[in-house]
Amino acid sequence: MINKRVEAAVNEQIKREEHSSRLYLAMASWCEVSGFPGAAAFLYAQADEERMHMLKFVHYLNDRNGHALMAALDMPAPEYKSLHDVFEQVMKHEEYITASINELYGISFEEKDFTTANFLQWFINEQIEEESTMRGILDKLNLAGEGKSGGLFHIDKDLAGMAAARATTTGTTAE
Ligand code: OFO
Repeated sequence: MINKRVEAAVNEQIKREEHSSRLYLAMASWCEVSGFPGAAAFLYAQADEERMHMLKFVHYLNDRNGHALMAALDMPAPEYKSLHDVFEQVMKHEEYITASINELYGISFEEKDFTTANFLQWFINEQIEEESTMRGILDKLNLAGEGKSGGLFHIDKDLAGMAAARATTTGTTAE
């Protein structure tokens, strides 16, 4: 039976991963109606990944004799100021999730639940990768500056390419 404190913390993480998925879905939807089809495809794919993360935690908790719960979620913001604003918020959110995974790792250690700590290793590596991807996109957007310039058009095309590459490696499509 999984430790009760670890179970509660994993359930909190399930909520955060599901919220991440909905947040990226809201951002994808805004990009889609704002003339950024590449960013939309990228964020739809990212929303799918976050749902997959949520499911990993759900199965893990239930396999350890815990009970994964589906909490109520707040509505994510529907509007964004710019593509730059979207990815600045993505970056902040990923940093928040990294801190949250680290906190969960700390709780697992305190409770001597080394099985959960070991399970979390995959997420720790995943967060390194995601933060680096998002930082790269944000750097390009910073270089392009605000406004709908040619630079933004190219970044949007790059994002479409990244979404397509991801779909071929995971076997999913963003559409
Ligand atoms: Fe769930 O991977 Fe980042 O947030």
